[in-house]
Amino acid sequence: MASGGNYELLCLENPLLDIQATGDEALLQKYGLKANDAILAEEKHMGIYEDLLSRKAKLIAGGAAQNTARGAQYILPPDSVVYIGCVGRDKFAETLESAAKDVGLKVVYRYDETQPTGRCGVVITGHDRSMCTDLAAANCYKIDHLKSPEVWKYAEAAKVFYVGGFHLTVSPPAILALAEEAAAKDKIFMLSLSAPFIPEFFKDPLDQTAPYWDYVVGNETEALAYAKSHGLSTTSIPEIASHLASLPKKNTKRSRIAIITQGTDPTIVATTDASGGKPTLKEFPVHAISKSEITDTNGAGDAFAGGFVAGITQGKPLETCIDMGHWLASLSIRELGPSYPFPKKTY
Ligand code: 26A
Repeated sequence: MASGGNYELLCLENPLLDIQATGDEALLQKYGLKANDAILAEEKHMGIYEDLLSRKAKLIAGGAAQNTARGAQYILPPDSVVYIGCVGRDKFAETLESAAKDVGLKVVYRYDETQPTGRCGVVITGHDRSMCTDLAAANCYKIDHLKSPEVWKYAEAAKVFYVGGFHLTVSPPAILALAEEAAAKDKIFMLSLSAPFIPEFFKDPLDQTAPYWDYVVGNETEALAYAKSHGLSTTSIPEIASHLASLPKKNTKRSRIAIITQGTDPTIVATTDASGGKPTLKEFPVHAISKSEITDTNGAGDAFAGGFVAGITQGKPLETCIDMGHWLASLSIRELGPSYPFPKKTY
């Protein structure tokens, strides 16, 4: 097991504060939102944050890959995970810093002097969650920050990179810098598809990162959006996973593994070995929990990725990594928002 203390896992994406409340059909309709989705806020959505606050919204640390980073650090030895992104100089940033501190996650933020910390409005209806993000400062991340010596030293020290696909709307150059570092030094690079709009509307930057994926993770709706935008004539999740696993790969020393979660249905995993043969497919059942134990599913996918990437960082077998993901997801959906239980549970 890794000893910790050397920040073996580095995560990059958009630090956001979640403004989360229970909503209803009328609220979704008012802003033209789907019950289960994640979008970038436009002018017409800006009222939603006040609406949610008037419904006694909770302010919870969010940002998909930041949730994953907190989840991985929840499992790993102290000082194993560092998370990078851009926030404002405000109270929201302090909330994010303190949530990171609670689990021992090291955050290396760029502080934007003009924009406030990004917000994500989360509307909970039953077991669905609709997210509407005003990136604000998170959109101001710059590769100069990543490449500055005091930050790049973390990239050099890391053995595993986890990039949230949501960051493809912000700084593809920063993502590619990490991807190149991974390929050049035979480190591990993992990307999440994040939301259907990423493969749909950010297809080109996503495709630029594809040769670097050692692991690519998404859920079934993201896989379907990928298939549609890439003209795959299939809606079969195993077929889409196989396609993702077989795309050309830069670092041929490592196999490509595509992981697609499907809510309560089994997770599909396609593996292509380094020689580029036909992918092998496997299914892994999730950890069943009763409906009455579910608090909300916001962050379940991020928690899965957190447990999974913690296992990868520890060099565990693939089956164990998937199971660690399922375990952490089952803990997170018992909590409010993308959070993890205290006192800590151990895998
Ligand atoms: C660019 N967008 C839309 C986003 C996000 C996001 N994280 C980064 N970028 N939209 C929603 N989220 C986060 O997803 C988590 C649940 O999976 C939310 O902040 C929430 O914590």
